[in-house]
Amino acid sequence: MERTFSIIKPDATKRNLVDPINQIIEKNDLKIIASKSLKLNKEQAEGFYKVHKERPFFSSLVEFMTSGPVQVQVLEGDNAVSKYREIMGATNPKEAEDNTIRKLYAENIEANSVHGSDSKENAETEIAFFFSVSELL
Ligand code: FUP
Repeated sequence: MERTFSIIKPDATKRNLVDPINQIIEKNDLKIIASKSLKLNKEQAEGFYKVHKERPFFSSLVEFMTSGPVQVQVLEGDNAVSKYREIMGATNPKEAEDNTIRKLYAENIEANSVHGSDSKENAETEIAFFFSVSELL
């Protein structure tokens, strides 16, 4: 069993896509073991995406991620990290495979509906960033 971290981003919460996205997650045998809605502040969004801070899209990305509520979730299952990356599809929805979340729902490369951790190590860091131990029993 493995855990990964997911964010359903503001473009998706705005269009009431939390339930349809979670149906795709669960259909693929990932269990949602923790879930909460929150609005990121600038510091949280900047901290979360700090690896991209020198990239030209950084300030726009931070503005987008703070533009509305997000649903942060912990997903558990066999190979959860790589499985969720597959279900999400490519960062750019134009390059995403059919039936992936981003192909189905993303508006563009920035407003791309979901985040999923890209490694087990990052999953642990990201889960700890948003959830306390008692929320993950
Ligand atoms: P991913 O792991 O698929 O979320 O992709 P990255 O870590 O490369 O990018 C993180 C986020 O930065 C993306 F989800 C959206 C944003 N981004 C842009 O806005 N423009 C780009 O050209 C690349 C990424």
